[in-house]
Amino acid sequence: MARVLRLPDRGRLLVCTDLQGCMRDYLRFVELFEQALHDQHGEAYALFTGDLIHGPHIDPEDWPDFLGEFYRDASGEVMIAFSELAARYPGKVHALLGNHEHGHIGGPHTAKFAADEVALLEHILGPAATARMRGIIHTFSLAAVSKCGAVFIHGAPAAQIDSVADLEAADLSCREFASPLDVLDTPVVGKVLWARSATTAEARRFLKATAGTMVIYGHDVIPEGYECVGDEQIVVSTSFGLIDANKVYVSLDLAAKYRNVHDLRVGRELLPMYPDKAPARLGGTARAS
Ligand SMILES: [Mn+2]
Repeated sequence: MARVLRLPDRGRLLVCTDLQGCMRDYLRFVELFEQALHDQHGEAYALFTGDLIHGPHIDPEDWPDFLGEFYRDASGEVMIAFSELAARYPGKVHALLGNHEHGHIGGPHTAKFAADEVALLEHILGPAATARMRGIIHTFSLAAVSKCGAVFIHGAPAAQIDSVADLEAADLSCREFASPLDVLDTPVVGKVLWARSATTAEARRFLKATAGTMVIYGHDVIPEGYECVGDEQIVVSTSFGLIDANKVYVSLDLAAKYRNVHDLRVGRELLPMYPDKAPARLGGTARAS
């Protein structure tokens, strides 16, 4: 798959950030996508911005509040379900690489919920399913660009690039490094996959290089659902680390021209995953208690 995905210039785009193995939120997002396909007479697209995998393996009684809604990690199943969805709707379902996926195809191994989450998941899956998962991950792009102005990556737009070609030339294999950890210090891949914040100057440079007006990304947890950073950046949390009430996804009109993140409106472009649980500030209908 191309390192940089070029989205169509019309239709509806639904965007889902970090799932980290949460099958229930994955299925809810698919339900929303299929509704959009129906409403838009087939012109709808789904984009997952990475970290579909690597959730906690924690029993309900030990589950800490800061992890949000309880779920059981289903990373392998989410990956297979994603690839089946992409096969069912050719050209309409895409994913970007997250730092958690990268570990399975050469990147540094993440250690969020296990000493080595890559080794743990590959052990759970076994060799055949691991090979299949790696094949799926190899279809993921590093970034997505669009005519509507939105640019998508997994992490914050701190990568030092001057053109899309710098992203297209990125080597994800880490073969040239003594240790995969060395990728963390690289100006393109290390930043795209791992940066948690970017300065206004960094974001503007990134947007100039990608001909965009705003960057939409996840990677970090925003407990309230989303956070705008200046005029150019918005961090969105669709699933991981949130209670259902605050989970947010993005819905864009690919034929529109978004000038900056302030053109994204709650209830139109920024939408609650579970409207009946969500507060009014997120466009939900839950009554204040
Ligand atoms: Mn991440």
